[in-house]
Amino acid sequence: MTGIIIRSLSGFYDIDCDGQIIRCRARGKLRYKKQKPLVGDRVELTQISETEGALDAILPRVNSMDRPAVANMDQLILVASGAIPVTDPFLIDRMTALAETKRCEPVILFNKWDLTPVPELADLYRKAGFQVICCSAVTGEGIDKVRKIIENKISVFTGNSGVGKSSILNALDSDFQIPTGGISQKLGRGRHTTRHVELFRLPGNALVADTPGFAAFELQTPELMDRLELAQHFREFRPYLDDCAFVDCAHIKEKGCGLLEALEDGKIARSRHESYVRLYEQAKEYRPWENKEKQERS
Ligand SMILES: Nc1nc2c(ncn2[C@@H]2O[C@H](COP(=O)(O)OP(=O)(O)O)[C@@H](O)[C@H]2O)c(=O)[nH]1
Ligand SMILES: [Mg+2]
Ligand SMILES: [Zn+2]
Repeated sequence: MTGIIIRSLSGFYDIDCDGQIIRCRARGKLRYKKQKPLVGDRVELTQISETEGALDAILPRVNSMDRPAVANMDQLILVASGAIPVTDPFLIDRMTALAETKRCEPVILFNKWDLTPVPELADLYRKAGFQVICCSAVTGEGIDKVRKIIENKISVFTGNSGVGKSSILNALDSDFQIPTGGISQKLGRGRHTTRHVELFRLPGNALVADTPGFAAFELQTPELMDRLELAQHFREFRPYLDDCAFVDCAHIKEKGCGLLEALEDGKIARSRHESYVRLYEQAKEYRPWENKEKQERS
């Protein structure tokens, strides 16, 4: 039989098989092959008793991330807020770019719409080609749209602490009782490591994960840090990238740059281009070999 890993705890994996949870250990051959199962993995298992089994094999992954450790993400749901704590659009741009490198669909939720609506920002991201939902976990506005968008998918929620991630999850399902305004007990299980994730099943065959915030995300991914690829991860830039005079155009101040032309014509938002330049500068300082050493030490 097959299922999806929803939780991993010191050597055990809780696998959701159509709603039934089976706790498994991985077969020795997976350890031997150094295949580490991740939350979100679709797996083959053999049931041993009603609640126990053995994890036999990991089915091919669509994508995966190391921090937080999760596989097969369909969507990265970026929760932003126009009210305190106000989300810096640069963070949204960084996370949408990261999602694109993982072939994972970014969805932007502007929460706390009851306090501070930000229609200009919502517009900006819609025009750039993203799905945007304006919502309020308090009044319930827009929550139906969130419920709809997570159906039949694995969605990872992220956003700065205090933007309302846990409140939104609670609003989605009355069975959820995640403490808000502080550190989540249920979702964190007392282990606030940045790598920890857990998937929760919601109506409509939705699987969702809360995460401790943007800070927990790996950002120095080689994909995001490849300067020549970076512009491709800003989806609304793509139509203009073949129009540059130089094949290795950085799209920052080059003559004959198709992207800069589109920027001048108002086809691209200035803030999006500024975020791109900021990420490009960061990518310049990226040293993959140093990063590798760091990972080995930790
Ligand atoms: N007015 C208003 N307050 C909200 C909304 N969403 C969350 N909050 C409040 O913001 C605070 C932080 O919410 P929480 O869900 O814990 O944020 P998290 O850290 O992202 O999980 C809590 O006091 C919530 O009651 C909203 O849409 N409108
Ligand atoms: Mg929370
Ligand atoms: Zn260019």
